[in-house]
Amino acid sequence: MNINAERLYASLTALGQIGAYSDPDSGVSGVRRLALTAADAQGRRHVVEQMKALGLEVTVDQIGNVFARRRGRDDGARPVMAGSHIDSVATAGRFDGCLGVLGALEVVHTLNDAKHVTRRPLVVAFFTEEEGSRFGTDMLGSAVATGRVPLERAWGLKDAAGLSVRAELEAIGFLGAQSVALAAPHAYVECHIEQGPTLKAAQQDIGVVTGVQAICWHELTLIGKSAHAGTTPMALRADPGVAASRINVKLRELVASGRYGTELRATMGQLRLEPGLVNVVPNRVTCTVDLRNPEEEILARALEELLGFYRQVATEEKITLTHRETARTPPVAFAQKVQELVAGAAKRRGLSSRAIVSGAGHDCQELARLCPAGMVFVPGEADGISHNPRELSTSEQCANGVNVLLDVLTALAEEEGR
Ligand code: HGY
Ligand code: MN
Ligand code: MN
Repeated sequence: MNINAERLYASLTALGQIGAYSDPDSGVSGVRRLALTAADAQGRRHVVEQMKALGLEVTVDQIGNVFARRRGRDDGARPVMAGSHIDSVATAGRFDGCLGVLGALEVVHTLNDAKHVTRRPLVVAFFTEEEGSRFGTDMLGSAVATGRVPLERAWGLKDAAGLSVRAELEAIGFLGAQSVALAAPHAYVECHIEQGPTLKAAQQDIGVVTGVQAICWHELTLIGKSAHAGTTPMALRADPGVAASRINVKLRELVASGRYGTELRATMGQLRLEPGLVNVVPNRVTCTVDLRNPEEEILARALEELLGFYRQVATEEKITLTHRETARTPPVAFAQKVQELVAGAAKRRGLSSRAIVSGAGHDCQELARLCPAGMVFVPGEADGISHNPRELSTSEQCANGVNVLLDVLTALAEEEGR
């Protein structure tokens, strides 16, 4: 059995029209579907419509995760689940997350066309706020569904405008009734773009994902003293803008120093100065730090040094600095069994494949606490750029990944037992 490559790619293009914007920097059409916004709601309704058209039974849980179930021959057996997310960062392409959801729906469509009913039920899912871009912590919906984040805490998270997750779920009509306590599926598989240069550079068709690296996010608030830019001598200043810039340079130094190996990745993605005027020394700065490494021990040591630098720079710049840890996930290893199924399916299809650690966080790492879980990566063009409108995987690359997903899901769905 093969999926319909044209139908899959057309569905990615169609979903990519929802929340589309014309990106001035790259000159291409980007996607902006931040979680629980009107655009995300429209995307959700669009995908739910497709789920129903495929005869799936759709349910929504209390954090807005959506599950679409296809009956199995032995409908009481634990289902095999596949999915990802359809929310996006503000400057996205049309593949991140969407390939996993629409790819799983294409698998269902292919099975329906072939009138093939698997032993176990299949469930296609999309999870809420995987990106963490609006409410500040990533994999939110899948973390709640698998018990890492309590529902009440998730509901209470607020965006920059002070709007809460719960209120926004209600506003878009996706505050579901179903309990968030997800019953463990038999297995979970997610197809996703690699979002990096490795597979393309190595000319590999498929990534057999061994796991995800450790992630830590900080949100910092630096308070100094606003003052006149012209009349205030430098020695009298308490400038949080300089402090934040020193922290950003420190991130680069941590990586370049080699003290933490060669895989440490550090980013200051957000930096807001207030009042943000040309002739006023800022009095308040908020910024974020994203620090990642495949090894927990190395990340912990780097964090240790960074926290020490926060204290040092606050003293030297005569400001106050507070920070909140807004995301913290350990490295996660994916199930050997699923990795072997992915590698075996690629081989049988004459596709090249190699093992790869995921640099990005994914819902799969949350599901891995409940059941055997794994991922299928597909390469991307333009160095696999992602979180950028120029994100691009070709129809063939996507079809290869979803054909492997088809094979892995149908194999898992025939496994014996409850
Ligand atoms: O941040 C991440 O790694 C993912 O895109 N949420
Ligand atoms: Mn993603
Ligand atoms: Mn992403």
